[in-house]
Amino acid sequence: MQTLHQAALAHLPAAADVAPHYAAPLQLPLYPRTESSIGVVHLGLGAFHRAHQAMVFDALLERGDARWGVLGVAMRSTGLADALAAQGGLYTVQVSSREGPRWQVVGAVLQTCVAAREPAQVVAAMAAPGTRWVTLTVTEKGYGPALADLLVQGLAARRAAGLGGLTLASCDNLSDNGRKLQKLCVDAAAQQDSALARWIDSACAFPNSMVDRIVPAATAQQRADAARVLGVMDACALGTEGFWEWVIERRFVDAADGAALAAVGVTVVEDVKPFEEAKLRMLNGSHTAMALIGAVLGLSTIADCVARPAIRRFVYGLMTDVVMPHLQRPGLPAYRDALLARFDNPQLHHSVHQIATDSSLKIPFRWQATALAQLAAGGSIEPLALATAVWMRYLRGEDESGQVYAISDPMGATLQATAQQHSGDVPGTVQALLAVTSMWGDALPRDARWATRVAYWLQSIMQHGVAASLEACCPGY
Ligand code: CS2
Repeated sequence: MQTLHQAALAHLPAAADVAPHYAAPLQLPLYPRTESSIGVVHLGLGAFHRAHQAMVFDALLERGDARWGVLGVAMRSTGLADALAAQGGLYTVQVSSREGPRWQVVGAVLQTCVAAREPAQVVAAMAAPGTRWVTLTVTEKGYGPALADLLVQGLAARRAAGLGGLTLASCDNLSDNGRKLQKLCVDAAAQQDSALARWIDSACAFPNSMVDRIVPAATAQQRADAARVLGVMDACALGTEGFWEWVIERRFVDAADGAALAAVGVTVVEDVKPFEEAKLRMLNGSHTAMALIGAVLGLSTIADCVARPAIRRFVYGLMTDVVMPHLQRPGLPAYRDALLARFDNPQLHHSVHQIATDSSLKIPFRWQATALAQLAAGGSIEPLALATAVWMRYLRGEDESGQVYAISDPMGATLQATAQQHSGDVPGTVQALLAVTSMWGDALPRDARWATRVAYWLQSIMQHGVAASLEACCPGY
């Protein structure tokens, strides 16, 4: 079978010809890709970008605005960047919504490279006249000196070339992500050249933004399905849900970009905070809780988790009684119900271990503010205290039926050693693990009610198991 590439596009048969029984629509990039130029340098080429922002840029290209082609930059791993390059940047997305599946070949990624292998190409792209944006999905742990160095080099080259600034949009699940990126760049530049730091601060724009779409890691099944529908092989095929949201702060180098993005469904607002908080604490907060619960119970996906009545009640209770009282996003009950429906999507196969990856870096953004707000208000903390106890149990690296799993987390080894050291001693475990201030801050570990309730639930898990503890925690829904 042939491989997906530009010349193959013209010959892709309609889906119905390939598989007459398969009625799903297939959308192709019909705009002239060769006439599109790179306007966006995306750092963190992975599944999420390809099923989210790249599809937004694809829609802009489809409308005839040729400035939104993407250079997809993988930070370190070469596999995807090279596989995409071999396909001329083309790949297929299977979008599974309640109305059924549809397929789309996305054309926005015009080139790819690997930052660790071709740093000069990234710097040159940032300093190219046609480049207008840098977008980032480098994950929570990506915001370190290596990223700062790369961006500062690119921006310095751009300034040296006498060009205007860039709009740099962090699209990671961090609170205040634009401001954090701005500080990272400006601080790093200031160490070399204060004039450069001032230029970055004044000529570039760092909008905060919230992105949302559930995009599980691609599977062999998706690649096989894509081949069946397209009639060509696509090594980069992936799947996602129908829902997507991108809410971005109105803060652009080119003010007209707001209207362009809005025209293809992006929400441009003055303040992202209400959207960001709702998303991080409702969606991601529930995700992390379910991922840890699922891992300890031996379940494999989020859909498996919400199919269990006790877990569903737990997530409903967590969102309704604990998280929602502190959020400003309008329409929260409907937002919650929509989230539960999204978690239910049986097509997604979203692995609990994928979501549990890097939990020590995710939990601060997902749980901490909620716990503090509930404690201050004297509200219920039970579901979050239970989730925290489940995280402590998760560190054993073995589910309740004795199956061993790997913990993928930069702090994993340290945290596991701490848990191991206090094994069998519930108060000691809780005290030692709550003392990790990078996860819990200063205030939470000092709160006696918090520590007591976490210890209560850890004891309950050790004695009765996670399932019985969940039943006891949220019986009323
Ligand atoms: C998930 C997110 O892996 C994770 O930590 O919670 O990737 C989540 O699927 C996305 O943020 C949804 O927009």
